[in-house]
Amino acid sequence: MREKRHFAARGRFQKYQREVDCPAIAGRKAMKKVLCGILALALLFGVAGIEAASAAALKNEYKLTMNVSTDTAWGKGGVKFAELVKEYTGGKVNVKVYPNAQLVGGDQMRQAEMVSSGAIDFMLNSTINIAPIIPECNAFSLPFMFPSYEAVDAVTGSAGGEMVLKALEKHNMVGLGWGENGFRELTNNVRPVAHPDDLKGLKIRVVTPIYVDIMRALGANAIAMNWGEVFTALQQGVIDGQENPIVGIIIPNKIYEVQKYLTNWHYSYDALILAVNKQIWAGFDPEIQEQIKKAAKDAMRWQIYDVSRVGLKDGIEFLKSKGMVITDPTPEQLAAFRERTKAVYDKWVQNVGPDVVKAFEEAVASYK
Ligand code: X2X
Repeated sequence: MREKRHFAARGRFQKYQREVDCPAIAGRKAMKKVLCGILALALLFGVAGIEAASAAALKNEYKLTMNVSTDTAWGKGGVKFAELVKEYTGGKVNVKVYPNAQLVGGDQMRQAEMVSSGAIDFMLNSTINIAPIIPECNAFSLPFMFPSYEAVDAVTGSAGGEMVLKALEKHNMVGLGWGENGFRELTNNVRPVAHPDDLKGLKIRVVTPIYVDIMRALGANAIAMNWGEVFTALQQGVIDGQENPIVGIIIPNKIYEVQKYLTNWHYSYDALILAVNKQIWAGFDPEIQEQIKKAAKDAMRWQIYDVSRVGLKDGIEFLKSKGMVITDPTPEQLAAFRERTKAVYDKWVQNVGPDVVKAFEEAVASYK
């Protein structure tokens, strides 16, 4: 009886056990299933999450600043770069070009600063505009540094060019390539300028302090002004002249409509640098970096050799047809300009950095 009860009890116990155990077992199994499910989902969303994170790391739009219009030789280079980036990255990276200094309220000098801080992603900018924060860039502006375009190419492909690009890195930017605004030629509305004495008293618009010094050394009144204001200032006679490249700027901006005389003196060369903010650059994976580098190389090569340097001869003829009087200074006249600006050259060597100037001079000498 007892045994029966015992067994009965045992049976109940076992039944109880089964009843207690079963849900537990079932629960563990269910738990396992749930855990497996969660794990699977976690893996699924994890992977998707990583993909989403890397996709999210690519912004919908990368801003590229320029302070000129997209019609200029320079501006066309920026547009080409954006097109090639889109093509080479299969549409993953979208660079949008903002011309005419619109991201910096017309203040062309702020572009480099804003790329350095990350407020703007890319710039295709003149070395002149970058020089106030990176003095090495002024090496290009030293008066009569370059005798020819070939000498320019020798420099940008040399240790000197490399030193300038390296200097960008100290300011949180990565240089992706060289473009070209070109040799800066003088225009004015008062008289032909063939000798320094001809510049005396003319109000000439310039961009930065090194050019103020050069114009003053030549006897002109230098007036610093943003590019966006120059056409109107010329039109209204606030200034008598300005200096900029023929194909790059003078023709596309119709400067011939408001200027009569042009001096083809190649007194200063204006290089462009295509650069990107360092953190933005680091955010691209290596494959995208390679694609962007290739876009930069191809776009800038096209900009220099297929846009900026073609049409120079035709450009002069075009300006003549528009009524401009072109002065080609003789070697003696050029020597006079060089002589008058020598002290400015020497003064600015310290600002640029003597080692950079030396590297530039060596590259130029190797090519002369
Ligand atoms: O301001 C100029 O003259 C220009 C357009 O050439 C530069 O941005 C340096």
